[in-house]
Amino acid sequence: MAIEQHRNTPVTRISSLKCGAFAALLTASAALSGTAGAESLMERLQQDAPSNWGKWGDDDQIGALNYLDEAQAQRGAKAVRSGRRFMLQVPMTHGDGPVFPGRIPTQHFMAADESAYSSKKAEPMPGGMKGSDDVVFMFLQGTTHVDALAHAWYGDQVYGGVSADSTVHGHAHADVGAVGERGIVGRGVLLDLGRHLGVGDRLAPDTCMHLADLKATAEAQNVTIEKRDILILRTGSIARFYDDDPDHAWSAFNEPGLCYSLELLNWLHEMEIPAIAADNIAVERVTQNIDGETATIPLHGALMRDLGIVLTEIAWLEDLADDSAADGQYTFMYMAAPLKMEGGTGSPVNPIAIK
Ligand code: UVW
Repeated sequence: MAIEQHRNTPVTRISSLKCGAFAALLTASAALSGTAGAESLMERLQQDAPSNWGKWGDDDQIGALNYLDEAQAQRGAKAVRSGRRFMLQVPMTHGDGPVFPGRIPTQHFMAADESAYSSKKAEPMPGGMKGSDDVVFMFLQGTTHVDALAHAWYGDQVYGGVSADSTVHGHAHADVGAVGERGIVGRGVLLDLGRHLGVGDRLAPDTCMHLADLKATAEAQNVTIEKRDILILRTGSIARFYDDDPDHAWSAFNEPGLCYSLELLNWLHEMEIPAIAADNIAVERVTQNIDGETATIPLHGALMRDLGIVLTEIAWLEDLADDSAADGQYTFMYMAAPLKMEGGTGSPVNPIAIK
């Protein structure tokens, strides 16, 4: 029996949260660029960039995840050797965790616990059983998460050329629920840029990762990036949040990350890369200088909106990276199942790498 879906159920916007991440970015960017109303830098840049709009039909909601068919799941399974598994989510901790400015960390509250019984406010169930309950208030991007393809856009269209009005009251198109229906399963390739190009084993703050860096890292690791591989990029940045690196305090604004270039976009397009995960807040550098102009999260536009490449952010890659450095195996089966959050901009996720 098919489960009825309610994608068009309107979601109320909480106006008191209008200080959310994108509102904060918009305010900062408008102040920097002063180009409100004119054709945006993104519109100019992307005129010659590759696009996957229409490739999988007009109603496509999952973009480059279409590349991850059964054959890719089998290719992922063939990469498994020992069966060792790595869980790639950061811990969900009440009131603490790396989040983008404008968001708040997870708020976790107990609704029932032993205190209700010991204070005689609740009675055990018939037979003597007791139980606990809890609730969470969180930004859907408030931990390791997958972004919906329509989560970020420029101009007045989201992925697939659909009107950006479809984002109002919950995403009516390319929501994260569509990614949850599909799942992300294939061969993952860890590129440990932190270890191969960093200081110690971390990229320095503000480092831009370019296509040449990805290729140099693959070569240093003696691994070949194949078509339709899921790229897992380690910078070492989120680890900085957890160990309070005294040399470089963690900040979303100075994290190392990918930087925009047409060369990178064309390569990702030709390689049919379906998804990218990274251990930083935005996969890319949050603020970038492109041809002398400032752009905030431009790759969100180029990758998600135009190429339909699905991004996973705030991944925990330390254990996987240590293990891969030890045994030289940088490929594995990668599986991630975001929640079927209908209309959602993103979803918490605990991806699994099986080596
Ligand atoms: C940002 O880049 C603001 O992060 P996200 O894609 O999770 O919204």
